[in-house]
Formats: sequence, C-alpha cells, structure tokens
Amino acid sequence: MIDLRSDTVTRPTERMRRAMAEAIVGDDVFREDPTVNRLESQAAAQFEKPAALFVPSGSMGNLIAICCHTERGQEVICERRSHVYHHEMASMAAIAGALPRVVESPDGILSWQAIERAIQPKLDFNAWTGLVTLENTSNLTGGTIYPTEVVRAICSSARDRGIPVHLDGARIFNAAVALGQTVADISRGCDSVSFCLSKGLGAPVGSLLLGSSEFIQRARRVRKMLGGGMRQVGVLAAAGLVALEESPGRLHIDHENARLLAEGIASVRGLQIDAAKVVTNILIFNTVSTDAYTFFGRLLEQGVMALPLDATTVRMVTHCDVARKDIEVAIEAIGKAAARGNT
Ligand code: TLP
Repeated sequence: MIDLRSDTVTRPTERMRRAMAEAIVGDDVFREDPTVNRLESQAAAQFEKPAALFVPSGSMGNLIAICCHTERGQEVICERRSHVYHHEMASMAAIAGALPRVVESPDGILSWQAIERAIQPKLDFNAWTGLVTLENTSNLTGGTIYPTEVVRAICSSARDRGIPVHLDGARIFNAAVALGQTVADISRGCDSVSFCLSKGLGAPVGSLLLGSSEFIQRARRVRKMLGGGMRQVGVLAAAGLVALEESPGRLHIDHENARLLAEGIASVRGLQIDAAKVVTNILIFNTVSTDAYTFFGRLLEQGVMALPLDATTVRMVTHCDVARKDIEVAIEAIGKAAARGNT
C-alpha cells in the first residue's frame, strides 16, 4: 500500500525505536521525567518561547490553548477551513465554552483586515472576541503558508486590541522549510503555538504547546483536567527528540514529492489541481465529473490510499514513508482510476 491519506500514518524510525527503548523515565505529572523535561526545554529553545508542555495530541494542544486564553462565552476568530473549527469535535464549544467566529480568507490565510472586521464591539449584548487562531500550514486549503509579515501584522495589531493569538502549527516545520526561515521567526509574536511531532516529523505520538511561563503553568493544569497528564511518557518524548533532530532536514523531499504528484495529477484528464500552489506536503484536487468516493475505491484497488474530503475533492499528503518511486507508481494508478470515471 502507498498510503497518502495523511502524514500521521508514518511508523517510527529505527533510531526513534532505539531511543524509546533506552529512554530514562519518571512520573511526568510530578515533572520527574527527565526525557520529557529535555524535550520541553529543547522545543522552547528552538521556538524562542519561555516554556513548553508535552501534550498527547495536536487537538488537545489547541483546546488547552483556547481554554487558557478565553473565558466561557467569548468568541474565537478562526478561518472557515481551520482544523480547530472543522476537525476537533466542536471542543471549543463543547468544552471551552467558546463560540467560533468563522472568517473565510483566500487559501485559508487570514489577514488583519479580515480579522478586524470579525472583532465584536464590547457591548453588553454580544459575545466579546477572546482569541484569534491561525493555522500554518493551512491543512484543508492544501498546505498553504502564511507569509511571515502577515503573521507579524496580525500579532501586533491583535496585541494593540488586547486579543491574544494562538498558532496551530501542526505542520509549522513544513512552513519553515518552504519559507527558508526558522520556526522561531515564523511564530514570533504569537502568544501560543502548538506543533505536532506525529505529522511530518514522523514521531508516533505527541505535540508541544509553547508560550509564556504563566501560560504554560495554566496549560499544565488544564491538560490534567482534560485527562492528559501522562506518567512515564519519556518513552514517547524520546521519539519526539529524535524527530526534532532528524526530520526537519528531510521535509524538502516531501515537498518535492508533493509537487511531482501534483504535476502528475494536473496532466490527468478529468482531474483538476493548480500544481504551482503545492508548496508543502499537502495537495487537494478536484475529481470534476467523477465521484470522489468512487475514485478513492478505484485507487484503493491499485494499492494507493487517499482521503476523499467531499463528493468531488480528494486530499493526498506526502511523508517520510513514501519515496519518489512510490509517487511515480501513484501517478500511474491515479491516471488509471480517473480513466474509469464513475463506471
Ligand atoms: N489533522 C489530521 C486530521 O485530523 C484531519 C490530518 O490527517 O491532517 N491541527 C492541524 C492543522 C491538523 O491537521 C491536525 C490533524 C491537528 C491540528 C490535530 O492533531 P491530532 O491528530 O494530533 O489531534
């Protein structure tokens, strides 16, 4: 199987498995796991933020951030296709008590102008704006990237209005590699950042939440409240440390593979994609007249897995467990599946 459903499907490398087996561990709820402590301080240093917290998932990292930044009954400004709005089980409403204020922006990239229009006036009969969330790269718009000056402008204008900014940086390393900038540079000014070890970086489990020391102290309590306090979790942090060290340097390969795949798809009759817009590891294409679920079934028969998003849209994601030769095989399979149409 060539599994292009997500970059979450990767298996840990040999080095990760060895590091996991040899990890020195302790009870992390007592803050006594030296491997977790090392991962948190390394991530904080890399992002140039005062503190970091290891959390089980990206979803939990985002939810903790929303809980810490907002009061119940406040609004959270987010893009229409953002993960916090679409794919987190409505947790910001169900658990944090926040109301998403959805804004649509080209390619999923919010601007300060669009955000400013969505900020609620502080009247006694409406919900006030408690937080702005950004997503870099933006998953459901095809791995698009925030220009760093846009992030800076949003953060400084939001600060002037007293509104914090949380960055869902599940794939921030992909953005950094594509921009040729550091993760610290592209997230500077954001009050909090979450990023995933378990996506492009290839670790089996885990994300980090970063911010000020006071923010992380509160985040630690909210993590426990959500049942996310973990014990001898250095076995997972050990894989995360290897991921941080070995993976960013190879992400450009995933980006090249995604572009190659997009160019292949662009040349298939009946499929539509703007290959020039594929700049990281995610590509979303239109199956035009073929039903995307039928197309997915045809592809599966040939050993290629993709993720249908709706009746005419399919997502593919490249990662460390697919090589260039797999992409070539996938392009051939895609051509055959498209040629069969709905039959
Ligand atoms: N995204 C997953 C699915 O949930 C869609 C994927 O396959 O892409 N932020 C962003 C931008 C994400 O893409 C994801 C996962 C998360 C947060 C949540 O991470 P996890 O799965 O660790 O909770």
